Amino acid sequence: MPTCPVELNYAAQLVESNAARPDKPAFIDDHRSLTYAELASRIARFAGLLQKLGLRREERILLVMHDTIDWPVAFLGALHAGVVPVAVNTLLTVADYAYMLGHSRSQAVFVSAPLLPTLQEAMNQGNHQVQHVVVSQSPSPLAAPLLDFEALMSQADEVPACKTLADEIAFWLYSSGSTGQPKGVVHTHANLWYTAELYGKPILGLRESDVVFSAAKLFFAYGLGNGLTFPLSVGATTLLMAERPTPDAVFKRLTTGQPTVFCGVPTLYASMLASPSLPAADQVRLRVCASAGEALPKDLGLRFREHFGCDILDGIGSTEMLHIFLSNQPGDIHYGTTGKPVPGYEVDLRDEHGHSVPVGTIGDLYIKGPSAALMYWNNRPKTIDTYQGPWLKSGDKYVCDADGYYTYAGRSDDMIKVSGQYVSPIEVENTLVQHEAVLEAAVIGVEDDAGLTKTMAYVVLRDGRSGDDATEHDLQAFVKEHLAPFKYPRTIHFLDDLPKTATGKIQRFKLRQLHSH
Ligand code: 3SK
Repeated sequence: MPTCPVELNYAAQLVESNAARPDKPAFIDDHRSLTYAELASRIARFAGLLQKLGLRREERILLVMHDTIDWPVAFLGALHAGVVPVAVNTLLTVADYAYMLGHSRSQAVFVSAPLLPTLQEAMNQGNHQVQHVVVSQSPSPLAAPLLDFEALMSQADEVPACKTLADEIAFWLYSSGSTGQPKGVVHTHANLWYTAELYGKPILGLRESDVVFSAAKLFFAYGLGNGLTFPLSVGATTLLMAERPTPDAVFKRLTTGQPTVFCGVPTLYASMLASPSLPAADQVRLRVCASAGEALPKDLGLRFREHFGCDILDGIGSTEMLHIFLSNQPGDIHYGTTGKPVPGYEVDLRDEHGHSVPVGTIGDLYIKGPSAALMYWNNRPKTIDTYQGPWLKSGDKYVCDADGYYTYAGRSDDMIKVSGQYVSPIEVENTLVQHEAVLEAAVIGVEDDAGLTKTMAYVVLRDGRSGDDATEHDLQAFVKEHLAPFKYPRTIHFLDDLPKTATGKIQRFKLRQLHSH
């Protein structure tokens, strides 16, 4: 196992390790690119900008930014300054951002111009006072007190890196749970270093000549490794894309940017393969692909390989472990399984009493490895439940075969993973029942024909209400209005009542049975 240095500022380390390739492009987005020398200068300048704004070591800033070259500058610039970036999903609601602002007590917010209205509403709703709002890539002049990213950068001085320790808090991400608010996952500089050393280099086999394109955005732990820390750890080039990862948007980058490494999620691979505009193998230059977020159905992996002549390494990671800890590995790919533990990590499958289960028996997945987060910020009960000494409870169920390959067997809780993003059935149900025609609702995850999970809602209407008062489309639109749009149920069925226990708890497993018969 490689050992991380005790003193480590990971941003400074990445800059230093690339000092010999100043003219090589580090990032290319849809409009601009940054060489390694420009990246180094902008990171140090961003740190100067933070100092000028009065940000102090260990204070937090919220990043609500699309994937452009400003994202790595802000993230690494904050690390360079010893300031803690809290990188959040750009698809969330006003209520989500209001919560995150208050919970993280971020002193400043860095926001992409199209996301500013949502963020401003969130700031008005919450009672935490943000000191500065800095807008990235604003197409028009900004009214005070809003600040322009580029204008501030041009006035800032480059400053030396803060001498942080490897175990010092470096950044946060948010992870959602089946109940309650999102949890602030607190990561260190060392965690970034370990994921690059244990997965990016040995498993993805990243090298300097690679051009990497991750459809998973940088605010996801999966995207952060794929599209930022891993390529920089070997001096490769990353293509960034601000827009939504539709098949056409991805094809455009695969054929024009010619990446050698592509990282996606199973739903995207399925829609790419189903698209009439799927490029031919000789139009792309892929060497290896990665998949995570949910289990990759065997057939998808086989069809992708047949078409492109390139394997997809399916793995599982978590926001809490920062990146992938169980994965198929080059030369050892078993489609339909999640492969074997990534060297440097240990996994254990346990029964409800905490005892390891034998081969062939489903158990709860626990992981041990050096990239585990420190805690959930200000959430002692959930921290205690998840971070159990050196082991971390993942919330997934797995089974291991006699040859040591692990296969996904569902979630331990009610969470549903759709296109790599967690959806809490409880949150969607609570939203559906706010519709005036809905009495009760239950949400489950079901597999579509490709073997991918989609959300399905069962709804009981109030007396006197009919499907005309609340059509499937009306209710889907209602959920999209109130929650992040990806959380809407893909199908809705109407029932006279829901199956419940004697104490009135909804029996979602009965709905799952109903669906499968
Ligand atoms: O969803 C996953 O499998 C994953 C992979 C890498 C990093 C983070 C996550 C959640």
